[in-house]
Amino acid sequence: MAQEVNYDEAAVPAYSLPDPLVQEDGTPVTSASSWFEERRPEILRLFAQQIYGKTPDAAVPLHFETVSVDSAALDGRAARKQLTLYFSNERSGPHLNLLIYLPKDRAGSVPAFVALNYYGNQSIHPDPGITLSNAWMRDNEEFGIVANRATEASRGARDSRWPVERILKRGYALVTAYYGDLDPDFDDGFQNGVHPLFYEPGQSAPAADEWGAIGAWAWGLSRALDYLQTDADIDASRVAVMGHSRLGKAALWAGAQDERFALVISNNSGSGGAALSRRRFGETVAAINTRFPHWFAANFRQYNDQEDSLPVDQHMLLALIAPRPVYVASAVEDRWADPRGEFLAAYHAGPVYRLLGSEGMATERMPGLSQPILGSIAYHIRPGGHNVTDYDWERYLDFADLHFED
Ligand code: GTR
Repeated sequence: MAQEVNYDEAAVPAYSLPDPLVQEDGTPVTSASSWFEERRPEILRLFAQQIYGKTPDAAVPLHFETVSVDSAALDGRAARKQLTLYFSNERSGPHLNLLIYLPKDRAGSVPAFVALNYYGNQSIHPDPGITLSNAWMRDNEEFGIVANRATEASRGARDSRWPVERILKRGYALVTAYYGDLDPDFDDGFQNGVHPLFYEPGQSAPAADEWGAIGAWAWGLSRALDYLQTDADIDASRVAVMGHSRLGKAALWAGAQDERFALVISNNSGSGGAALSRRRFGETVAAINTRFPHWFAANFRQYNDQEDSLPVDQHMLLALIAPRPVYVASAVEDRWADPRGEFLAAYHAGPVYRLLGSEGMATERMPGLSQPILGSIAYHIRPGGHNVTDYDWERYLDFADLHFED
């Protein structure tokens, strides 16, 4: 029987959060070295085994091929590069098509935002020079996705979420790729996408503690960063990873695992992202595992309606990013994502930031609408619903300016 969705703050059950600064055996964590050497690896392992599934450590034979370079794109205001990242020696295997915009007037390398997109690179801007994706995609007539393929009508269909010119004007590069290049977002038992690249002989699906789709999307973000480290136009020490919704979950998991990401941004990531699972407000663990059985490790299903037995909660995912700056953003009408649960996770990551000499959020009281807190742990809640708006991007740009300043 489908469970009622709780949107009543008064009906949030009492819960107690696991302490990020106490090891599983009860030992308190009182120094940066015991955080980095003992507790952080323990928490990472728990998120991997119980929630997202383990990411394979095996390196793949990455190679990059340049598809096009245009130094006078967007009416001469930008440079555009397109590349393909291959994950094996076979060109026929899974690969990631990267789109990079660079500010035209730049002196040397620039900081960058890396973010996956939902409908192909051509959906982010009407720029006719962007290669049309030929990958499988969820149908969406409004966005020009027909018979699971992008059509010309999809060009710029999602441009409201991608203020490319503003980002460039502020001196940043934008790097994006279609998330389905890494793993198409449907439950096919992991026969397509990057998972099969890592199967042991005889293996045909990830084990219960191995990665699902979110793990694969996060892995792809790290491979994009592998490439960016080789690109002289990009300052790879100043790369922010950003994602919305399910891709916000992936951005957080990427930032938690891969310390090369200097800054991490979660836009409306909700359940299995920034929101505390124990609150059971809006989307619950059972709801997400039922609707999206391919997103997490099979082990995560053990916690359906058993949130209190989770060895971690999502404040500890944010803590894994410490002391690197992390931004959690909510929208007031996006109750499914539990804005208050997102705020509280950010708040409860604070002790780890403080232990590492950075700052946490000063108060447990949520700020009002459009009153951003831009500390090392940043947060805002804006009017409106589940979306990425110019307001969100402006805050991320301010946040990056603040932390990337040299
Ligand atoms: C919803 C899902 C959310 C969120 C969202 C999205 O259906 O329940 O967790 O990920 O999709 O990605 O747009």
